[in-house]
Amino acid sequence: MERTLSIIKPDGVSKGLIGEIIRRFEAGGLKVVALKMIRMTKEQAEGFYQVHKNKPFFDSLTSFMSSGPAVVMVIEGKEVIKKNRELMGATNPREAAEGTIRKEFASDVERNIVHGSDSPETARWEIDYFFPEGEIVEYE
Ligand code: IDP
Ligand code: MG
Repeated sequence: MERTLSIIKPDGVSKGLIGEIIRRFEAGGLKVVALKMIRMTKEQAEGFYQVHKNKPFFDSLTSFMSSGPAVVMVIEGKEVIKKNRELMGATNPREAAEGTIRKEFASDVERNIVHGSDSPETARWEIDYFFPEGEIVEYE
């Protein structure tokens, strides 16, 4: 079993897509093992996206991510990192495949509704960033 960090970004929350996104995970056989709504501070968003700190969109991205509530989740399943990214679609919604979350709901490359970890190493780091071990549950 593998775990990944998923975030419903502030645009996804304000568009009323929390249920729709979780429904897609569950319908895809993925399991939510931790979940909370948070309002990131700008500093927290900057820490989370530190790999992008030299990108031209860093300031705008971290302002957006701290602009309203987000839902952070740990999702578990077989090959969940890859499956989640397939459900999400490409970063730029214009390049995302039909039927993906970003294709259906995202307005632009920055406001693209969801985040998903991109490798086992980043998943571990990103899960630790938001969840102490005691907030992740095991169940059948
Ligand atoms: P990912 O979310 O698909 O993994 P990354 O390249 O890791 O994409 O970028 C992180 C986030 O930064 C994206 O989800 C998006 O919100 C934002 N972003 C990426 N590229 C651009 C861009 O060219 N302009 C504005 N925002 C961007
Ligand atoms: Mg990424």
